[in-house]
Amino acid sequence: MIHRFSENPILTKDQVPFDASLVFNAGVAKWGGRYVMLFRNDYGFDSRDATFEGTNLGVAFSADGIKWEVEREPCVVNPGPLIDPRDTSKIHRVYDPRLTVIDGRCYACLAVDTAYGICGAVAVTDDLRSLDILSISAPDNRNMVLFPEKVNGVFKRFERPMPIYGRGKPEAFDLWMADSPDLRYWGNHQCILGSEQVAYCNNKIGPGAPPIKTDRGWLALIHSVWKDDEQPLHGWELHPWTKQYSAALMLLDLDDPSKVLGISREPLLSPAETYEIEGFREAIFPTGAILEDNGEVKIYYGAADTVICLATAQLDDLLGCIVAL
Ligand code: BMA
Repeated sequence: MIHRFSENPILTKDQVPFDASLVFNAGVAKWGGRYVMLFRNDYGFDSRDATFEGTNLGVAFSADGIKWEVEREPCVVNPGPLIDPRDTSKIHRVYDPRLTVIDGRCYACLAVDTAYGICGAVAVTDDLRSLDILSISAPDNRNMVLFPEKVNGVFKRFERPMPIYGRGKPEAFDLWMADSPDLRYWGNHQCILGSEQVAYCNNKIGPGAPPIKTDRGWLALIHSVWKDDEQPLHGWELHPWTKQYSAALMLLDLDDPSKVLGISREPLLSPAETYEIEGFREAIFPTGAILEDNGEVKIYYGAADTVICLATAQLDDLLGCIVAL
């Protein structure tokens, strides 16, 4: 029911005209009559100690969502009015973008590493070549994803805080939701899905892609992590990588998306193909979902934290794998 694209990966470092080592975790949207992508690029990889010089965001355009042309320069991120412009050194890097088009404008959610913790940002762009940050959350929180429209008069987003102190064990992280009148000020934070509610997760869950509006509810990709320290996975890191990241689904009430109606009985995609296993870290990290007019859903995901891949499924089939919570 879910088909990996036969020519995966759809984007690798070899297609990038500037220094690139790992090209993965991309926000993808249909905007202005074409497909647009903002992807994470970790560059300057040093194999001696598996470290990187830095991270930037690459920009790519496509007519069909499959073949991509990468822009010559990475995206410029403007810290925006809410951060002291004299002190941008507080932002170490931005990564893992998710794109959502709302009322014809393109917004990006970003993970932002700062000197004071990991934050989530909402940014807006007119051409993807530059992004203006509108708001930044308090740490530690990231993996934010915007809904494509207001629900009951307010903007909504998923969030994934990282409550190391309050949850009793390391990395029992859950899926939260917040709303906003203007995409700048966020409140009404609410935990909507606990990691313990997902049978195939023993570690953490998080939002994947912007939810798709269907007759049955909002259908959203999530990631879910199973950690087994006795079972080291593939990865170039010097210490063993033991977190298996998979893509899964959840279905939310149309009127009140903080109500989770169900989740997929099993993960939708777990690392299995060489390009999902052999790379920096064995992983599948879903970050984009586009519903086509013919009912096909294009699912974009980072594979092995090294390349970008595509899988497709029919919307009805995806809805069919949801079981009530
Ligand atoms: C998450 C994030 C992602 C990454 C994933 C798998 O915690 O850091 O950027 O793709 O781990 O390594």
